[in-house]
Amino acid sequence: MNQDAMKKAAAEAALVYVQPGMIVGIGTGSTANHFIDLLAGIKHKVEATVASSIASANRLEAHGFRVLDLNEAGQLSLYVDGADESNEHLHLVKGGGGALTREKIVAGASDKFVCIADDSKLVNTLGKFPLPLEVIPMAQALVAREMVKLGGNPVLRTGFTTDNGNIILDVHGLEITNPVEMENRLNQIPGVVTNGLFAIRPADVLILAGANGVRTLV
Ligand code: ABF
Repeated sequence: MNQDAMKKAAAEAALVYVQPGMIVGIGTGSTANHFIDLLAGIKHKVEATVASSIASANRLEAHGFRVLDLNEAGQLSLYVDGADESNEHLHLVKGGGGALTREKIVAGASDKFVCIADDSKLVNTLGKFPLPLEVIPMAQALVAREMVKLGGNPVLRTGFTTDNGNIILDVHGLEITNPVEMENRLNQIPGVVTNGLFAIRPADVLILAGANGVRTLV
């Protein structure tokens, strides 16, 4: 199985969490795209969806799903999305696709967050994947200085603007031994809209697909 086939296998295993009449929160990225395409096969079960990005909303609409604004949908029963890294506590790094703010909002509004990934994403310590920060443009230099103080090397994601009109700083070189503490700390820096750590609200279920099949961590 190649990596893309593993992503698809993880996405397929998440379909069992979809119950009739649900409004389903949908993430962003290639694994989430597999989930969207597979969800189309059980479209009759899905009342509506909420998307964490414009790209995912477009893909959902192309399949004929109803895509609601989160304010209209209210609390969601289920959110399914990928990740860039996870540790065994289901603390995640997300935001490689740049949709971290909307992803964190949808995760925060969902009763159950099912994360889907190929098993290369499971790590002992978060931080090898550069940690994305969505930043208000005028705070770029301030936030960069603060990240250097924390031992990171912030790099501007060039040619990229988020769905919310902001920039992304990818912070290299962090070894995140306490993800909850780090997430709280980053939340205090003025100008950081969202950091890519999902530890205060981690995933509830992690579906990992590898060469030997699919396993689930809770
Ligand atoms: C989203 O897509 C992100 O939070 C994460 O950055 C990325 C994972 O990408 P992929 O599924 O393409 O590996 O879930």
